[in-house]
Amino acid sequence: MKKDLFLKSVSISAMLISVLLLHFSCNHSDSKMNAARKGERPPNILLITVDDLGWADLGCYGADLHETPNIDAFAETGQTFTHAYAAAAICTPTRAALLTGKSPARLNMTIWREAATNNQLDRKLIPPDVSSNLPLNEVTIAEALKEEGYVTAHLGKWHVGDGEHFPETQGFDINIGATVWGAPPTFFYPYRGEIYNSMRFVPGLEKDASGSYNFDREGEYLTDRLTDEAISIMERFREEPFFVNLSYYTVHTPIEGKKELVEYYQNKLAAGMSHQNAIYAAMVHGLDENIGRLMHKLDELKLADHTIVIFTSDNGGFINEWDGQKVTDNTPLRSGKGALYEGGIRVPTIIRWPSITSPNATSDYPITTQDFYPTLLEMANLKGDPAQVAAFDGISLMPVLKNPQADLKQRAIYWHYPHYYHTTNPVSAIRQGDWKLLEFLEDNHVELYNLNEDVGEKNNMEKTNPEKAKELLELLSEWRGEVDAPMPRLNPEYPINK
Ligand SMILES: [Ca+2]
Repeated sequence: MKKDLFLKSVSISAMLISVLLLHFSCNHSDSKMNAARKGERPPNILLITVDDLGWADLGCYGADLHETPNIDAFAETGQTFTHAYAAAAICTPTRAALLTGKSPARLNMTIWREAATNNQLDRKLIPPDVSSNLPLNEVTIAEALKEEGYVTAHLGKWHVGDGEHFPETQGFDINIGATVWGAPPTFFYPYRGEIYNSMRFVPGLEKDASGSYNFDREGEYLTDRLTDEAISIMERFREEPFFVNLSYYTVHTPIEGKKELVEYYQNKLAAGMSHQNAIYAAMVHGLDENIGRLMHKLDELKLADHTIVIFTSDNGGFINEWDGQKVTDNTPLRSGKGALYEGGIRVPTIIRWPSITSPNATSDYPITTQDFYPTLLEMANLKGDPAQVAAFDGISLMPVLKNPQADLKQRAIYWHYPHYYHTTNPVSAIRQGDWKLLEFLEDNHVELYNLNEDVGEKNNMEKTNPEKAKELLELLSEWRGEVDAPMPRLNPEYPINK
């Protein structure tokens, strides 16, 4: 039959065309992969993590006392996330999630490293012993990028391991200023002294780039110095793809700012402002000046169009006192560092990659720390280590970077903190869509909030919407099982007779 023959030949041709197309697209994608290593340079990455920077601490996020003109200007050139979360409400777990793409509970790293082995025996629950070192068999983002020819540099706070788990063991060619501790003793040169009853220091910063000692740096400020070092690396490796993991110690304790900035904010302070700490304001300002210097340098080196910049924080603002003064305030969010209320986990996050993001873009899509690794892999057109990728808890943010209003599936984001802090008892939480549920592990009571209507988490809807509470509690419980989340146990000695 002619007609059948015709159809058959059409379908064979179609098949041939598809095979050819498939072949072309495979070759095309292969050549793109190869280009990442040979011809076309893969994008540079500047990943800036600020320590303890609160959601409301920046001008572009509504701060009243603090002035951050450089970060505000940077935000105007990229995409600002209004619902960005840290993987945890404290330092170490978030940093581990950033390096691995996995949730802290899956990594068994749920508290800062100094407290990972149980030291809380006087409360109703005994927290689990968890890991204080990021396991060496994790294939970190630095290892994935180094494998593909990136120069990888870590600068500043590390806090995910001892000397045998330092940046050099996790894929970083260069390590400047990492320590086992979560805070420097002081922000002023030579960065040595006592804090939290221990003698601390920040190694390596006594020397200049030339390798010689320089004792004429009196008055030098750590935030400025880390930026100097980052700039020197970007200048030196401007012809190569680089990954600069710039992890500022600021704005964590000790609360110390440069004298002239502290005076400026003391004069600016006014009743009714939500932020009332002039020294902290000076620290935020010092950070801002340095973000300005980095952006200026990227422009000067003509690298801005070719560099992905991610700016984020590792947990919410610290609302407790330092030197008798409250450090910051996360209003309108509830609570702060340590808590799984929004003030403890929602953080400023800005991403700029000029070929993908649009200037002045804003997204309210909820994202979290463990999304950066999968996102960077896709940006750099890399596949990554198959086992690592298969265990990712994060997702690539590329669709939402290309289109901030992208109608993405509502996924759930989970947190787990089976320990105590000034702001919290052991707690787990889930956010899905506008809904957020917290389960407090001492008595298993739950709180349910609709963040769209109630960003301050004041109106617990557990009783008025028990179906939603049940649904989220089931998801949370299933997730804890899936990641084998470390759980606290009842303290048989409680209450303690003192
Ligand atoms: Ca922190």
